[in-house]
Amino acid sequence: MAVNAKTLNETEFFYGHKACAGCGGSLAVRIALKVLGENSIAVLPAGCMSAVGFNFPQLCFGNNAIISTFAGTASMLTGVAAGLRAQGITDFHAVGFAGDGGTADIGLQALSGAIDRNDDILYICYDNEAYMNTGIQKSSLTPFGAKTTTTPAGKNIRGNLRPKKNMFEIVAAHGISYAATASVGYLNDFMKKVEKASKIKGTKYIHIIAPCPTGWGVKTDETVDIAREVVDCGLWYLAEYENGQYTLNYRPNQFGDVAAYLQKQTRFKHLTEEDIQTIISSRDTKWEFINQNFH
Ligand SMILES: Cc1ncc(C[n+]2csc(CCOP(=O)(O)OP(=O)(O)O)c2C)c(N)n1
Ligand code: SF4
Ligand SMILES: [Mg+2]
Repeated sequence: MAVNAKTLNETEFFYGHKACAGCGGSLAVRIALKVLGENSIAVLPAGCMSAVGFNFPQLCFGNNAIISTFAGTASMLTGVAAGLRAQGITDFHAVGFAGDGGTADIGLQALSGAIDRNDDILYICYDNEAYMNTGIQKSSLTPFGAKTTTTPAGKNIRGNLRPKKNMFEIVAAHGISYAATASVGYLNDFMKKVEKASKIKGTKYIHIIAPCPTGWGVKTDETVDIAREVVDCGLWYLAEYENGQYTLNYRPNQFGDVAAYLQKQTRFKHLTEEDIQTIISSRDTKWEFINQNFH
């Protein structure tokens, strides 16, 4: 039986951490480790999850966990897996939890190299759409229009001028063994993908949208709702890539209200009607691609 909220391991492996209330990233780490279990070796680069999880003398992981260099999540995963294999240990999951900055910007070459070698690792990117741990700077996964400390909103500039990079499709273009997108708003879907990835040999990549109430400007009890809304209004999609094919896992019957999704968040408060229309048209272009290329 596939893992779900009812069958999930009751043991906590990410517990007592210092994340802000309502942190989507910590929910992603906690749930993934409950699926993978105690034989997981977690690798975390610089970012919120390592900052809140390793507070000497408290280690907030019930499994083995280590901090890597900011750029080196995937290389350290490769090393951990090789080291364990050399000792004859085969029953483990080398799993990385890196933020959007640590993945799509500084960690991209290490990840690309690991996929090229098809190293037997699971890389999970928790995407809160900015460099949160250092005070909300733009990354290449910050969406168009979002206000960050390096993409301010004022008279001349209305937040981030660039679109969000598509890491899922970049990783898929490598011909990776398995890749998926997810959202903390759809946890059963995420759990199934983590479980599936844990049984596949080679490099696995899961990209999960993990709202950050502090950086997005939403209430701490809105994290899961906003993570559902981004999928329901079509600005994010739940999909998999395997054996050279894309599969769409969930198709909203009718898209939710994009303006309502944006206006709930302080980071998008400044957007004009024209900006919102730009976001809607790029969503529609993306879905034309999905409709043509995904099963
Ligand atoms: C080489 C290097 N450059 C910069 C930093 C500073 N730094 C630490 S965490 C961080 C932000 C990480 O952002 P992201 O990967 O998106 O994770 P988040 O904090 O959002 O969880 C930065 C820039 C660092 N630790 N090492
Ligand atoms: S700043 Fe955001 S990502 Fe970092 S711990 Fe707080 S809620 Fe989580
Ligand atoms: Mg981030």
